[in-house]
Amino acid sequence: MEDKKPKIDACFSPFLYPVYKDDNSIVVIIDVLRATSAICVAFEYGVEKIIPVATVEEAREYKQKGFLVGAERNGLPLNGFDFGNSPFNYMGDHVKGKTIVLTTTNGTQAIEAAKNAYKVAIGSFLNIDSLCNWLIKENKNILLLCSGWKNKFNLEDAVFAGAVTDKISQGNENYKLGDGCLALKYLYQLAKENPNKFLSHSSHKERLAALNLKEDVRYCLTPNQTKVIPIYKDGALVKM
Ligand code: 3SL
Repeated sequence: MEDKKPKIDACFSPFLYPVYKDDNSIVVIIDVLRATSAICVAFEYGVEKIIPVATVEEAREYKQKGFLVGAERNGLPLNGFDFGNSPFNYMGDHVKGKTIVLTTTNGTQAIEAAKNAYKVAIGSFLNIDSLCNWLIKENKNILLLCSGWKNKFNLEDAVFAGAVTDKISQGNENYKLGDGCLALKYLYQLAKENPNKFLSHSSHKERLAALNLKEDVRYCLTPNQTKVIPIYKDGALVKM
């Protein structure tokens, strides 16, 4: 007999997305350090739309047309654009009511990979509770898509995917957990006491610390700074 329970699973890299995708899943894009955190902050501060693009060339074309553009590669903001990828770049009235174009090393690549999914939402520690409450209400299959680093697994996105799995499945027998998200749920149980410490030797945390971005890391790991849930609709991210 067919199992009618909705499923949750986690995909460790955009490279593996074609293996995991199905037509009925809500895909949660995860790049907690830092793209999906910066996106949540921008919507909290009233941005109207974010157009994610995969390449710097596309971003440049938008810039030439007069758009505000955020562009990051390898953790650094690119010259000639308005913002980088730090959540602090998007805090303030300067983003209110604006359309911003964004390209990042990994996060916008994951959005590009999943953009034709049934629904695409943006997840970060900053919006974790409202995201999980919404996902539970939707009662659909969930695929947690970790952006990783250049198609490789990374620890911080994995820990966040585990946190979402943990919250959604806690005391709730309604979901069938795939092995990917089950593994990450166990990982999160090791990390939850002190995620910052747990991640202290992770490659991306070290990379950002070398760029003097420890404050970004600390902020991005702080739960529930906003209730916004950005979703992808007609080629852009908008507030749900
Ligand atoms: O790749 C991304 O989307 C990033 O968030 C990378 S970084 O945090 O700016 O290094």
